[in-house]
Amino acid sequence: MPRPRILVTRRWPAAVEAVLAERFEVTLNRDDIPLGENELRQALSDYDAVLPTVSDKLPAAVFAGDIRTKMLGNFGVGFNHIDIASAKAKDITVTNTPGVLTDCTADIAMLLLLSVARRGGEGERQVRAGEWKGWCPTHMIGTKVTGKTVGVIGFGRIGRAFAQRCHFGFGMDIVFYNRSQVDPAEAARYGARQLSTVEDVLAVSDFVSLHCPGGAENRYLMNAARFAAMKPGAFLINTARGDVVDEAALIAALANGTISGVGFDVYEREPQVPEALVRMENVVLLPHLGSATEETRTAMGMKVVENVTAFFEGREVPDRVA
Ligand code: 8YV
Repeated sequence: MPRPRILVTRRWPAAVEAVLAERFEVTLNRDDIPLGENELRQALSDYDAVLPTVSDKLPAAVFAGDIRTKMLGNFGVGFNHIDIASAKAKDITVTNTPGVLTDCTADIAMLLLLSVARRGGEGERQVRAGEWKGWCPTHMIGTKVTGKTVGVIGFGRIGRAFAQRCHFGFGMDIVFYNRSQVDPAEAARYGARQLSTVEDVLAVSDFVSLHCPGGAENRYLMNAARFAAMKPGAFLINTARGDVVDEAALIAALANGTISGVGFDVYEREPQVPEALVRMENVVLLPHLGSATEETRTAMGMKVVENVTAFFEGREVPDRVA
């Protein structure tokens, strides 16, 4: 029997590429140049499985016409870059990589919260520019983190891991919004309390951190009205997806002083980051590093391997999205 033909759209950790090459007839992207829409459409007609990442846009148009692909093994937990309805219509199985990136993404959210509150990015820029004039009592005064209230939007795996860090590491009170009811005893494990609406969370939180999925359901969840509903002087952290925040409304809210600052890892039109944000000092900007550790990226790749292997061995895939 010929081995399944598999395309890996980007460079992956070497150990994972080696396992894939042992098991499948695999095409690697050694130059790591992202594929365009036409190349992705071609890939779906040439390969039995395609293994995409967040940098591959797979809208409905990519699924038009004759398709050979039976499986999309996404490298990442978020899948709002894939038109799931079209994949289902073409009977394509889609999987993702939950669990293995929970800790590292929660760590990055914590890093952003601390950096924006304590002006870490700004301070580092000052030292590197040789502009630090020496210690003084009023120099670069930030906002205290310990003991404050943090609002978590989306109390899934990553939201919980973030709440755990905030509560047990920094003595923070945790409130959260989640579309479904969370057992209060489970919430209490993280020192957290569920509130009924996003507005209820925004009204009491000194820091708000987004941990909900991207895509149509949560598009622009943070808009002008929601920024206005935040507590004066509050900060927003986004390690979820760029489309959860209306960036134009965000820039206005920062310019007006409606909110005090933001820490972002994800953007509406990655890798483009609005020039207005880049110019602001009370903004910490990371280049989508949530899962970017040696351990996690390898574990993500191995999870894709498990899913593809199960699929081609005729077993149920462990991480089915569609
Ligand atoms: C990934 C992420 O690096 O898993 C996710 O959803 O946002 C990141 O941690 C990226 O999406 C890989 O496709």
